[in-house]
Amino acid sequence: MRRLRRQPQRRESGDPEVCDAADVDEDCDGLADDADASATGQTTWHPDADGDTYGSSSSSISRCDAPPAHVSDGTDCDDADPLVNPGRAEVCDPDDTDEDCDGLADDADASATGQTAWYLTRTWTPSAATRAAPSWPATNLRGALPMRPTATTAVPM
Ligand SMILES: [Ca+2]
Ligand SMILES: [Ca+2]
Ligand SMILES: [Ca+2]
Ligand SMILES: [Ca+2]
Repeated sequence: MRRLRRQPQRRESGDPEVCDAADVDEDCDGLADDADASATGQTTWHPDADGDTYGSSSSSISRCDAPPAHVSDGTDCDDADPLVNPGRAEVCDPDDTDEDCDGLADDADASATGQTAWYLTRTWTPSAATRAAPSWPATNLRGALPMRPTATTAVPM
C-alpha cells in the first residue's frame, strides 16, 4: 500500500498585503492594511472640512480606510462653505460665488437662477427749448425705458 506523503501546511510566502474591509493580515507579518507599509489597493480620500459630504479638490491622502472627516469624493471647490459643492444650484449672488463648482459663476453660468431684469438707462440731453423750460419725466411706465436725469443732464442756469 502506497502512503501518500502529507503536504506541509504552509501559507504562500508571496501573499501580498491588500486593503480589505476585514483588515486581514494576508502576508502574516503581524500588520494589516494601513498598519502595513507593503499594503496595496488604497483609496484616495479627500478632507471634508465643511461636512457637506463633498471632499476638497485640492487635498488628498491614499489609505485603505477613510481617515476621520474624509470622503472618497474630491469635487468640493470650497471646502469651507457647506453651501458650495457640485450638489448645489448656481444662483445669482453679490459675490459671484460659483455655488455648483463648475468653474462658472453667476452670469457666466448658464444654469444660474435668480436673475434680475435690468433696463437700459438712457442719458437724456435736453434740447435748447427744454433748457429754457425744463420738464423732467415724472413717471416711468412699467416696461418702458426709464429716462433719468443724470449729471450730464444738469441744466445750466
Ligand atoms: Ca489586508
Ligand atoms: Ca466639503
Ligand atoms: Ca453664484
Ligand atoms: Ca457655477
